Amino acid sequence: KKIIVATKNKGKAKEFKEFFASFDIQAISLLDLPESIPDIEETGTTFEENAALKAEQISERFNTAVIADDSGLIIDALNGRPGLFSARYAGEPTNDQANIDKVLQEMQDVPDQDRHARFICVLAIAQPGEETTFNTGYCEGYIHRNQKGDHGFGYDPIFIPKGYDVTMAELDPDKKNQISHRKNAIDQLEKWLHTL
Ligand code: ITT
Repeated sequence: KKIIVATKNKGKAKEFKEFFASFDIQAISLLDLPESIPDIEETGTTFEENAALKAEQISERFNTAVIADDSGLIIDALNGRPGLFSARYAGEPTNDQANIDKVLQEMQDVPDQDRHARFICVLAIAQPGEETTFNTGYCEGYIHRNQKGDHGFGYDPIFIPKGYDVTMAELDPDKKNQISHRKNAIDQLEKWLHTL
């Protein structure tokens, strides 16, 4: 069994492969396809809209069920930024290190008790002839004062999940996959995955 995951993000693609392997499903990302897929412009104003744009365009192209992930980091002290703009917070093209540097700099004077943040993951499933469906997962935590660890991707080196004293990038990847926003969203797909 196979499913296309409409992502070009290497970190996401790796995690989807790991999650879906446990359902005996092979996750095929856009990076795995022989043809190069043009970038999809994320013009939506919500995570749902952007996830739907990605899932629907790729589903139409291949006439098959497609899952897409729109995700990001929401920081209270920054009024929800980087939010929808998490991937390109420090500019185009995506540069995880530049994004981390920008957040750490903006959070420099924020006291410990005000450093709450959450990761969000919105999954859209598009299928030919059907309404697109959505599932959302969160992971609560705090923004650390410097970066630590080199697992994962994106903002993992500065995010301390609630109840832990290490960053997401210091956790074993299997552990991240037990507590992450992506895991919490994928859990809600369990029934649907069994119908594939
Ligand atoms: P695709 O659209 O091709 O899937 P993208 O990286 O552009 O890739 P998004 O627009 O959804 O995807 O941006 C998500 C960004 O949010 C991502 O680049 C990271 O900076 C951040 N992010 C999402 N999930 C994360 C995670 O598990 N750990 C750390 N950062 C994460």
